Amino acid sequence: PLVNMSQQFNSILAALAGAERIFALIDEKPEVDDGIVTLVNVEEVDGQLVECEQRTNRWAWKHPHGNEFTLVEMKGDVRFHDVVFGYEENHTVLKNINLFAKPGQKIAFVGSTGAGKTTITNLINRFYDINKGSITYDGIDIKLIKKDDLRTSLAMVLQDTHLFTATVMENIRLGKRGATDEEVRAAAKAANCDEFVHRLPQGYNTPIGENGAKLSGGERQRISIARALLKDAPIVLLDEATASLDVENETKVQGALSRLLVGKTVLVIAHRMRTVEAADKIIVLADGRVAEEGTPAELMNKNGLYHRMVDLQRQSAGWRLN
Ligand code: DCP
Ligand code: MG
Repeated sequence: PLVNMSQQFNSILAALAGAERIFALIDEKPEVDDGIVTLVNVEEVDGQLVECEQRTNRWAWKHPHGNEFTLVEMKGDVRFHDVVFGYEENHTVLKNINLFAKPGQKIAFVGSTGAGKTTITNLINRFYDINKGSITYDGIDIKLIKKDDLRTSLAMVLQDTHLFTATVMENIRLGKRGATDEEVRAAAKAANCDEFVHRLPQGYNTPIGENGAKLSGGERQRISIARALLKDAPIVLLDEATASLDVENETKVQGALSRLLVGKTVLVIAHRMRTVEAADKIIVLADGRVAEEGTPAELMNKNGLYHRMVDLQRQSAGWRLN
């Protein structure tokens, strides 16, 4: 009986550890969402925007004021006004950030690791709330926008791709609820997923393990790119979107990405200078502040941080080739 009991003891400890995690999850506070502004499809009737049911690919923010509401066409204008933010109370990561992206502009963020680039994207999609200042989207404070609707308006390829325990098809379809199988396949093809998906035992219906455990980093990233392509939203956030891809795959995917980006407001974070050089504006972050800002040519002339980064990359590229 003693041996028996000691064996039971093991399972009891394991169960206790499990229970602790379950209770922690139950205790987790639900995300508060007090947004009132929603995103609706609109069409133009006699020069006036009118809300409509079907997808028109023209969107507006519906802002209620009492019983009335106004429709503000979604253009994709993002602004940070004196934004201060820290993940923990006594450690500020972003210090008085001011920046803007006009509709259709391509803004690139560069800076050493830990400078706060990913943090900026985390704030735009409201994974975290800022401590001071404000972020506006087409002139509306994003705190007023319903989180679901805010995120609908953003297509993102994030540094850490998150995949769900579901099939490949379902994971890509997350980009656009109600997309047909054909649409999903087209997006997958454009993101260069088609080939590896066909090698999976059940093709698009293959369940991928928890957080895509059965896929490689580059495959996960391509699924996340397919998702963003399918979504086709007016603002696109790319955080090292092609960093896990080899040169061949990157070149192929880049074509699809650049088609996606036409006419969109794009915030791109990249280490490779080739991506950055094509931007309308570069923002160099250092230690949570905007250290330099300007067109690629302006920053090259300035002979500052950006210039040094470009030089270093050229040197290391040369070093690798030799
Ligand atoms: N940080 C934190 N808690 C988190 C995420 C980040 O305390 N959940 C800290 C770590 C860094 C700072 O915030 O000191 C900025 O982190 P970012 O992820 O924004 O840094 P980058 O994206 O610029 O770095 P990388 O180039 O490595 O992706
Ligand atoms: Mg990052």
